[in-house]
Amino acid sequence: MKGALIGCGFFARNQLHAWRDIDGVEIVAICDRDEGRLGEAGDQFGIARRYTDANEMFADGGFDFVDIATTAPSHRPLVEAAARAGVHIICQKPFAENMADARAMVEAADAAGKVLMVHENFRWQSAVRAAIDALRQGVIGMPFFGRVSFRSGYDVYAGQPYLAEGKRFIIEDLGIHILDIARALFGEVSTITASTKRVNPKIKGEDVATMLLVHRGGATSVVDCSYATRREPETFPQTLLEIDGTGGTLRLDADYRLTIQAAGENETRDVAPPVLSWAERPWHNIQESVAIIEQHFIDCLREGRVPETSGADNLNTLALVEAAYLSAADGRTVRLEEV
Ligand code: NAD
Ligand code: 89Y
Repeated sequence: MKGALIGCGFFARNQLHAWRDIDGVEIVAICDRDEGRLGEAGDQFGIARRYTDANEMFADGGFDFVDIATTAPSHRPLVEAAARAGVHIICQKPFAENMADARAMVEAADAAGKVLMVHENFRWQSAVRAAIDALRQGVIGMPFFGRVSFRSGYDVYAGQPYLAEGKRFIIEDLGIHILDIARALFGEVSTITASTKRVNPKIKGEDVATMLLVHRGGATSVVDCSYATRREPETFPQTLLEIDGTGGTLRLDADYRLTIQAAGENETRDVAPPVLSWAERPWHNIQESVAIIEQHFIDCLREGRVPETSGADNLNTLALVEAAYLSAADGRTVRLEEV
């Protein structure tokens, strides 16, 4: 299976490393408007076909899927161009800047009969997946309370300077993953109430968000995110979990320690992710999930399945982001149908 990648920036090298490890897959062309980044990625990964214009790359063709690793403003035109070119698509999060664009992108891929998956990888982190699997197997009964928490003081602005510039920051960039994990654990959401704050005076958007979600299945969850939390141990980029169910409790604590208390048992397991050959701490957790989600995409293409984090599925995660900003701006609880 042949692929092409657009956007050779900060995160794309993880995607390129992971593609190299997947059997039967080759990235045959890359594209970036920035010639320097394009050249670096092409040289590092030995990819000869290089483009500064995505439309030229699509016109030349010769690949089955495209991996869009650019930031959100370019996602809609690139997804639509990919659909016109008749290739399957993976698109990075945040999928789109608004719901109208996201819906149009899902429609474009559907109309072309092509698979569209969002690179929503946090729910694929192996530690998070161990918790999702336990919940789905009913190990702690029906969950009625959850806390999904990401609190850190890690300097993300060094590698991704654009994060300091946007009017929106933590919910759109990071909270989107944590909200998606809450969906994967507790199902769809009926209402959300959010409060946001900017602590770091050097950035434009919010770096703290606290959100209360009422899930249709009956659970209530608190999703809290912060990039202004100075504490030891620094847990970047771990998502911590605290879940109460009718038959027990589950905790995912710092350092990837999963504790399940149920049926009279109290078990703590080390669910730390491996450090892949090309990965480095503390990013290895995210990097492993890139390899897992890319493998999932390829498995789905080969087996004719819809990816778990398809474009259509991701509309519900993006809706949570939009609803959270609306709630924080208006100071009220927002029903998801409103967005
Ligand atoms: P970046 O700015 O470092 O890289 C983006 C690259 O895309 C740049 O080199 C830019 O020149 C190129 N580009 C933009 N528009 C283009 C176009 N129309 N045609 C060709 N090239 C174009 O950004 P990044 O930090 O690598 O982030 C990229 C995306 O990945 C963002 O959406 C970000 O949120 C996401 N991201 C995801 C994760 C994750 O775990 N899923 C982690 C980090 C970043
Ligand atoms: O962009 C973000 C993401 O998706 O994961 C972590 C990150 O790199 C910084 O918040």
